[in-house]
Amino acid sequence: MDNNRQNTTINWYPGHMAKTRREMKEKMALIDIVYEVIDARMPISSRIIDLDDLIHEKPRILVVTKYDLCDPTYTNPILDWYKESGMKVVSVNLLTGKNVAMILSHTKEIMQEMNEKRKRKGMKPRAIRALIVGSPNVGKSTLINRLVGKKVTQIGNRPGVTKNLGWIRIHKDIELLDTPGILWPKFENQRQAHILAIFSAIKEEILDSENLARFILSMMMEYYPERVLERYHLEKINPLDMETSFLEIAKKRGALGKGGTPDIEKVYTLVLRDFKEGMFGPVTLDRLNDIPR
Ligand SMILES: Nc1nc2c(ncn2[C@@H]2O[C@H](COP(=O)(O)OP(=O)(O)OP(=O)(O)O)[C@@H](O)[C@H]2O)c(=O)[nH]1
Ligand SMILES: [Mg+2]
Repeated sequence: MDNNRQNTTINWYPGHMAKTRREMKEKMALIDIVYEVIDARMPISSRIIDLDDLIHEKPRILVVTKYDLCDPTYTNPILDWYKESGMKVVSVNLLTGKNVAMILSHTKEIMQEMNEKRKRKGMKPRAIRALIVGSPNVGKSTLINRLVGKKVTQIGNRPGVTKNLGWIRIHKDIELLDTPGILWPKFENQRQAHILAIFSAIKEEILDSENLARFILSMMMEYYPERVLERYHLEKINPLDMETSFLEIAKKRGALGKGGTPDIEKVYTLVLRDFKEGMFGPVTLDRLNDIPR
């Protein structure tokens, strides 16, 4: 990895994440099914690395949000790989609600199995209890609002919107535990940390805008070079001299300070905002061979 990419280390593990993990573990015995929510633009990087340790062998549905924003050419092979390895995978667009009903039908199948087992043991059928879990900002609360069909929980395009665990009845037979986004105490993989950061899964206040802007340009030059060159009307970007490119972008986009000189801080913010607002078109920043195996 070239050193334009990750010259600062990102770690974000505030106290509420440790608390969420603890509370999740305590509640795990009550849970029948887990909705693992990931972002289609980072179908590998947005997964919680040690989720298996947290949820053990509970039945799971991998819910892939923001499918409308991803590049299916690269997201689909990764999702196919998950399916081939035995996971139930449902891709959704939570702005339209596309495919959300499939989550309910998979859940009901699992509920039926659960209640048949209970019946054999002479127990009454009961509502199924689901846990929703995922990195910050992947769309967990939006998914819940979609499942319920109205706004029952707060959402926002930044990490840390949901603060506490809370039970919500999403269907007459399904209770769901909404949880705040979690990460883990230390990123072993800084590429993953940076991808999470540029998709707003890490609190902006702790991040360095120059570092993120450089990361975005270098990732875009690797995966979608024509889009970034076109957006900023550049002929090339020299990965060893990004400074020059940022200055050119500043001039072309009017990111200027006093006296009309390029304001480099403004350019970093502009590139980051362009990226977050999807101005480069649908993107996916993970590739099939990034899957750890
Ligand atoms: N385009 C698009 N945007 C989505 C989709 N799902 C969620 N979003 C947006 O993503 C942002 C984050 O959604 P939330 O539901 O608050 O995310 P969360 O996972 O609950 O976040 P925390 O509570 O902070 O962990 C919001 O701005 C949503 O509108 C989707 O499928 N497509
Ligand atoms: Mg939330």
